[in-house]
Amino acid sequence: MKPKVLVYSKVDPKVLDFVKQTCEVVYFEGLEEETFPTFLHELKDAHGILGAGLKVDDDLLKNAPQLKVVSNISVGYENLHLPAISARGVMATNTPGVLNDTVADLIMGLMLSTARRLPELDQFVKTGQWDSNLGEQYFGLDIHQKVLGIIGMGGIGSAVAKRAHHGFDMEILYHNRSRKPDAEEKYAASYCTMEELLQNSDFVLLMTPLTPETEKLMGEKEFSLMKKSAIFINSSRGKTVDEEALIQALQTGEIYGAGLDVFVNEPVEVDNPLLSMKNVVTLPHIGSATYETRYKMAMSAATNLVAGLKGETPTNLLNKPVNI
Ligand code: 8YV
Repeated sequence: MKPKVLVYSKVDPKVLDFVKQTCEVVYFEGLEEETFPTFLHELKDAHGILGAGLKVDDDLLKNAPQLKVVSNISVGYENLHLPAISARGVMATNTPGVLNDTVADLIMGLMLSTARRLPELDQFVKTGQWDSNLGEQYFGLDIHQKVLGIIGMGGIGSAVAKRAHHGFDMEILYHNRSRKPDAEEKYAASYCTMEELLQNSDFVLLMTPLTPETEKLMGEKEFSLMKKSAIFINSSRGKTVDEEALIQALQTGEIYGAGLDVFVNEPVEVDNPLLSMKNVVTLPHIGSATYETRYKMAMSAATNLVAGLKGETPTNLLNKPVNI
């Protein structure tokens, strides 16, 4: 009998076909309040789940006594409670690597958009405010030959360092749990403390996973260490930042601007002060959202899932499940 898999995010039909070769698939195309009870019902005899963002903790796992594999279509996996998953002998996987270049491209876009005020100036043109007398009101900041500080030099951080160093002639500083000799050699990246990085960078990129240690990593003290002309970029998770402190730093001119792909609450509330600030560029958490990369992520997750269900070790196994 084929193992039963619940696919709870919208994926390319080719990904579904691949899973269907070895599994019986129940497809949800996204979980809404109305579909969640059916999902829970189907979970009772499911062997695998595939999708993005679902909170998988002991409460959910209680409803899934047959589960063998939880396959996340994302690199971040703060939604997975690994101790609970491992204790039940379930494998958990994510999709590192395949999205690095796409997210790094977006980060360069966010840096340029914020520094050169692209969305604001786009609105000038489209609303007839283009004044032929091009004055300082259109000026922004350069990004080439500036200092970029990267907090979290993982796969995405390194892909940004590559673009910034080779493409924009930027100087790279980084802070990470461990030294990254590869980035030091290829992109002339200099390892430094958080404090040194914040004080000396023109752009500060936060790219750490969300863990108890990184929650609110950027707070009042950290923003106060940044240069007044510096731009803060976040493409990791909203909760790595104390959003109140960020709002204050922007309102008081402690920093020049921010480019944000992520927020504490997503979708962000329309009355969040960040949304009405001219010096802030916002995006709806779309770092990896291209056709090509979302396909690769879903296929990578599907491959992990099928491998686990076959009793193999998935390439991107995150945990050491007990009793298997
Ligand atoms: C998306 C991400 O949130 O991979 C991650 O960790 O943040 C993003 O790629 C996610 O994959 C939604 O599908």
